[in-house]
Amino acid sequence: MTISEIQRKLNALIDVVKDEDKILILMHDNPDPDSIASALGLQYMLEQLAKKPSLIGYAGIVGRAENRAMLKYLGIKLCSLSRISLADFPCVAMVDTQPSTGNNSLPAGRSPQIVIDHHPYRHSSRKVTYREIKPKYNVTASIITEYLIASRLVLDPILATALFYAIKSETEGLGREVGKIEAKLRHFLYPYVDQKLLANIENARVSREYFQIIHSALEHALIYGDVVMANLETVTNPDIIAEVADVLMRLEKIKWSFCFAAYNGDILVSARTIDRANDVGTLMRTAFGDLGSAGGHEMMAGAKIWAKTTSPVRKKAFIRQLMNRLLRLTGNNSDKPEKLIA
Ligand SMILES: [Mn+2]
Repeated sequence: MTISEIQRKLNALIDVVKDEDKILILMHDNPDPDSIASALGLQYMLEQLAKKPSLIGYAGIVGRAENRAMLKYLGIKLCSLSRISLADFPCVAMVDTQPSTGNNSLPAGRSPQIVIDHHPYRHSSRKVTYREIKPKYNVTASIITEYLIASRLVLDPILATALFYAIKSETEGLGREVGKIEAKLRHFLYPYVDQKLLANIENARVSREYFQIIHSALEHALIYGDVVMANLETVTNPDIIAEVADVLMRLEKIKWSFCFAAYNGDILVSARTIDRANDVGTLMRTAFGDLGSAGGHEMMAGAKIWAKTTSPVRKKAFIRQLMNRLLRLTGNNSDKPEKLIA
C-alpha cells in the first residue's frame, strides 16, 4: 500500500468513529501477540488522530507465558467481556478476526463498524463500514504498522515493542520470501524497540505445569507416515495446544503436525505444516467444517469442535475419530503408528 493510499484510508477510518463516544476494540478469544499489538496500535491511532478513547476487549484467557509477559511488561490494559456489556458499546472495531468466524465473542447478528484483519475474507464482513482485510499479510500487526507509518504519529517504544514482537513471533520460520513485508516492517520498527522489555517478553518464565504438559505430550505423541499427532486430553490453558503443535512440527521428515485437547466443552485442534502448498487452512476446513469452526492460513490453522459429551472416555473416542479424518485426508494409514519417543 502507498502512503497516500493509507492516508486516505485513515481519513475514512476517523470518519467512522467521529460521532462515537464508546468504542470497543475486540480481539479474538484467547488473544495472541498479533491481536494484542494490533489492538494497541489501533487504540493509539483512534486516540491521537480522532481524539477517541477506547477499550480493548477480549474473551477467553491470555494463557501463553510470553503473552502474559507482554501485557505485564508493556503495561497493556485489556478488559474482559465478562466485566462489560457489549450493548454499551455502539461502536465495535475488530482486529485479527471477523464476524462469525467462531473464534471471537461478538454475538451473532451484531455487526462491527470496523474490521482490520489478515485472515481470509468472510462473507459476514460485507456489511462492515470500514474494512481492511488483507489475507496476503502474515499478521494484522503489519497492516497496523503500515497505518502508523502513514499517520506520521510519534512511535513510542511500548507500541513499537508490541508490534515488533507480534511480527517477529508470528512470522519467524515462515521463510524469507513469504515474510517480505514483515522483514521490511521489522527493520522499520527495530530502532524504536525497547530491547530490555523485548527480552523480558521473549524469556518469560513458565510454571512447572508447563513442563509437565510438554513432557506428557512428547511421551504420548504418535507418528503416522508424514503426520505427527498429540492429544493433550484436558487443558486449562488453550494456548499450550498451539505451542505443542509448533514443537512437533520441527520433527524431521514430517509434513503435518496436529495437536488436540479438550477445553471448556470443546475439542480444540492446532494444525501446522512446513509447506505453504499443503494449505493446512483448507485441510482443516474440509476436515471439520461440518462439526464446528475451522480456519487459518496455509501453514497454521485451528479448529473448535463441540465435544457433545462430558465423559472423558467418550471424548477420547471422539478425538480418535477426528484424528482419523485428518489421517484419511492427508493420505496416511491410521493403524500401526510409531511412538515419537520409543
Ligand atoms: Mn493474526
